[in-house]
Amino acid sequence: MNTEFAFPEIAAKFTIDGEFVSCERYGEGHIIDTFLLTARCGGKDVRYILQRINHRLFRDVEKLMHNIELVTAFCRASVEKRGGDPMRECLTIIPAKDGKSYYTDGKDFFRIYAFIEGATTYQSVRDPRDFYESAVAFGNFANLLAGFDASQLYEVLPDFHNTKVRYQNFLRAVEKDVCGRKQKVEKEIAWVESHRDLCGKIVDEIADGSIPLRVTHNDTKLNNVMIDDKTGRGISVIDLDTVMPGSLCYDFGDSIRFGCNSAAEDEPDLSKVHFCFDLYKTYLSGYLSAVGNCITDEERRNLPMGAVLMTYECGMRFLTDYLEGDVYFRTSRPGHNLDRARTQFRLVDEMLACYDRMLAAAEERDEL
Ligand code: ADP
Ligand code: GN1
Ligand code: MG
Repeated sequence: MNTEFAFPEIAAKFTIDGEFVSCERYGEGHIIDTFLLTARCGGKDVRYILQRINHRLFRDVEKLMHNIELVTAFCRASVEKRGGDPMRECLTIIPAKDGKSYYTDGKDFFRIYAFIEGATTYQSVRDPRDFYESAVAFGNFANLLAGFDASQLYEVLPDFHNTKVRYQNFLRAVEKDVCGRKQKVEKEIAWVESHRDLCGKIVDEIADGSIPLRVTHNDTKLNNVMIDDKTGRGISVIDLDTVMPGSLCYDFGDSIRFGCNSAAEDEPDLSKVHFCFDLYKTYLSGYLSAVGNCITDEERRNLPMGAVLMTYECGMRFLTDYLEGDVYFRTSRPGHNLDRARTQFRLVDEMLACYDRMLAAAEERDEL
């Protein structure tokens, strides 16, 4: 039994069915602590996802959960309308006994979701069909959220994908060099600086109105889609903490960053890290088939740039965290964030080398 937290007492604060059985660490997220909670009800085990919200990052948990309550209610209504199963096709918040969507013991903040049974999340693309299905799921999600009133949501992490702001944070980390690590990564620092022209690419177009600001997911990794074990279909988009104003190009791009890598995000052996163009095309075709005509021509033209930018930005964030002493992303070995940063930079190089082909595929109307 995991004894990091007083799980039986925490579980008792929520309206879960049955008696507490166990609670174990679960999943591979970098920020939130996720646990598999099991309760026994009527002789049967019932599973839940219990999460400790990272309060250091999500300063205002009330606002974070307000966003998630609204988005899950909106998704639920749409699933019910089309006759789907809301318990599997959207996240279901299990409320605390006081009616709130979270519980705090004064120090930590917790929430519970119903466990989506009979479906799996993947850390890498085992089969292009899963990746295609994740593209359809995220495309549908974008299409659905096109009908959601953005003004209802709080921007819980301001400037989350503002690459210009991320670059300034990076420069500050280099300058401060609080851990004395700068010397070891001069090559990587120079690489980031030499690509700084990328930073304004989509931010500037959002600012001048040529790319619309929408309600987006902002963390569209493959492991944030539940794939049905029987049908292979992407049944639900999870991990809604970062649903905020953003760009469709970012959401598309972050999926490509994570899924079109031939190796793991933290692979230390760079000779294994390659950008898979075929998987890019697979994702593109699934995404465009589902997103419908809410996507504008300008957004479509910028889908490949979204991929380059999200990968550049993510690598820069990993390197920033390495310089700052690994305070943001969870690490499990020395140099972990540096390994992650290097894979991202390698992917950017390879994406830029085939950028014309990426663009041609995005603009192609018939052949996908
Ligand atoms: P993180 O922000 O740490 O990635 P997630 O909300 O994505 O947190 O949860 C981590 C993992 O837990 C997911 O990749 C998925 O495998 C699992 N998970 C999360 N929510 C559910 C759920 N409702 N049902 C089943 N599994 C879930
Ligand atoms: C974090 O928690 P997780 O693993 O879903 C991060 C994303 C990064 C990602 C890199 C809130 O996501 O922005 O792209 O790691 N989430 C936050 O894998 O910072
Ligand atoms: Mg996740």
